[in-house]
Amino acid sequence: MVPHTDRSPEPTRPAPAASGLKASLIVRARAEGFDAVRVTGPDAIPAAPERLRSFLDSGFQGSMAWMAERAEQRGDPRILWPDVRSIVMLGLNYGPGSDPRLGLEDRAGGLISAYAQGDDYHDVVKKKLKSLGRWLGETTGQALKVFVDTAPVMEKPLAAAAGLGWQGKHTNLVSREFGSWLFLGAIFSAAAIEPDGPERDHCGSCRACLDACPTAAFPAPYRLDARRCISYLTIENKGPIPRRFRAAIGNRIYGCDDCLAACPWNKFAQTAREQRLAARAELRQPRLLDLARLDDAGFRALFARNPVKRIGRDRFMRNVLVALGNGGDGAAVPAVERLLRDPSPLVRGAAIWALSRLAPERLAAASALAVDETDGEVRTEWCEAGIDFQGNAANLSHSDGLP
Ligand code: B12
Ligand code: SF4
Ligand code: SF4
Repeated sequence: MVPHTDRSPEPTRPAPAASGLKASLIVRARAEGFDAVRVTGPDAIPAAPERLRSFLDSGFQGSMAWMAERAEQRGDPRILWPDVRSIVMLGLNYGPGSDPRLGLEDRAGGLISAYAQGDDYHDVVKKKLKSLGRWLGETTGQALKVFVDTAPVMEKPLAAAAGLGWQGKHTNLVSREFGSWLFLGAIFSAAAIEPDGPERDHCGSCRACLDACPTAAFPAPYRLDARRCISYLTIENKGPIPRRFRAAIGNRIYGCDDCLAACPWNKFAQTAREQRLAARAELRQPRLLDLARLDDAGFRALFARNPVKRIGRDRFMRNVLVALGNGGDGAAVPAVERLLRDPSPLVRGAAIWALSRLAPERLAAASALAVDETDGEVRTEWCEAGIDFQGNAANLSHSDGLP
C-alpha cells in the first residue's frame, strides 16, 4: 500500500503553456499505449470521503483492513500528497473481444476473469506510467508520483471527475468508447495542468449489472458489499469461502465479470490492443481436472507474470475445488479425494465440500480422516458435511443456497 514511485526530478527547462503541455501529454500518453487520458484536480471528488466512510462503516470491505487504515489519504488526494496540483488519469483498454459469460456453461473448465488471463496489469500499467511520468517530470520540472491500484487513491471517482467515464451502478468506471474494460492508473503532479470536465452518468433507468450479479452483492445502485462479491471471495478472501456463496460461484475460479459484461455500453467496446494483456491460450478456460493436479511449482510456472500468482497455490486450489464441487463431473472424484490429505487446511476443507457434492458416499468412506483432523475450520467442514468425529456419516444432506 505504498506509492510505487516518488520522482522529484530537477527542473530542466520551463514548462510550456498549459494548453501546449496538455496537447503534448495526450500525444505522449497515446504513444505509451494508453487508450484514454484526461486531467482533473485534487479537489475534484468532494463526496468521496463521506462515501468511503459509509462503505467502511457498513463493513463492506470485509477482511480488506487496508482500506480503512489510510482512509483519510484514500478519500482526499491532498492529504495523501499535499503538493499535488493536477491529477492525470489514464485508461488502458483490456476489452476481451467476446462476452466472458460464454464460459459459464462449460462447467469442466475454470473461468478466470478477463482482466487476469494475460500479463499482470499492475506491471504493464506501471511501466507505462513510469515512462510517461519521466517525460512529464522532465518537461514540467515538477515532482510527481504514479499509482496503479495498490496505493490509497480512489481511482474510479478521480477518473470520473476527469471525464474518462462515469461510475456505473456496479461502481466501476464505464466509458462510452471502451465500455467496462478500462484499467485505471494515475499520475499526481505538482505542475498545473489544464483540467478536463467530468463525464455525466449515462446509466438512466438501466439496472442490467445489478440484476446480473450471482451473489446479490449490490445492496443498492452504486453500492457494493464486497463481502458478497465473487471477486473478493475468490481473490482477496484468505479463508474458506462462506458456504452460502459456494454454489453461486459456479465455475469462476478467479474474479468475476458478470456485472461488467452485462453493461449495454459494451456494444462500443474494442478488443485490447496491448498484446501483453491478451489472453494466454492456456488460461482461457483451463480444465479444472488439470488444475486440481497442480503442485506449488506447477502453479508458479503456469501463472508466471500473471495476477493469479498473487493468491498462491492454496487459495487458488480452494477456488478450483469449489468449482469442481459445482461441476458435477464424476471423473474429478479421485483428484478431489487426494486433496482431502493436502497439507493445507484451506485445501482439505474445500475438498471435503467438493466431495460431499460429487460423491457423498466416497466422503463417508474417507470419514476416518475426520477423526485425525486437528484444524478447527476443517473439522467444521466435516461436521457440516454430516460426518461426526467418530467417523460416522450422520446426515449427508445439506443446503448451500444463498440466504
Ligand atoms: C478494493 C477494490 C476492489 C474490491 C471492492 C470493489 C469496490 N467496488 O469498491 C473488490 C475485491 C470487490 C474488487 C473487485 C473488482 N475490481 Co477492484 N479495486 C479495488 C480498489 C483497490 C479500491 C476501490 C475503492 O476505493 N473502493 C471503495 C469504494 C467506497 O469506492 P467506490 O467503489 O469508488 O465507491 C463509490 C460508490 O459507492 C459511489 N457512490 C456511492 N453512492 C453513490 C451515489 C451516486 C448517485 C453515485 C453516482 C455514486 C455513489 O461513490 C463511491 C466513491 O466514488 C481499486 C483500485 C483503486 N485504488 O482505486 C480497484 C479497481 C476498482 N478494481 C478494478 C477491477 C477491474 C475490479 C473487478 C472488475 C475485477 C474482476 N473482474 O474480478 C471487480 C469488479 C467488482 C465491482 N463490481 O466493483 C478496477 C476498475 C476499473 C474500472 N474501469 O472501474 C480498479 C480501478 C483497479 C484498476 N486500477 O484498474 N475491487
Ligand atoms: S464482480 Fe460478479 S459477484 Fe462481484 S458484483 Fe460484479 S457480478 Fe457480482
Ligand atoms: S449495466 Fe446499466 S446500470 Fe449498470 S453500469 Fe451499465 S448502464 Fe449503468
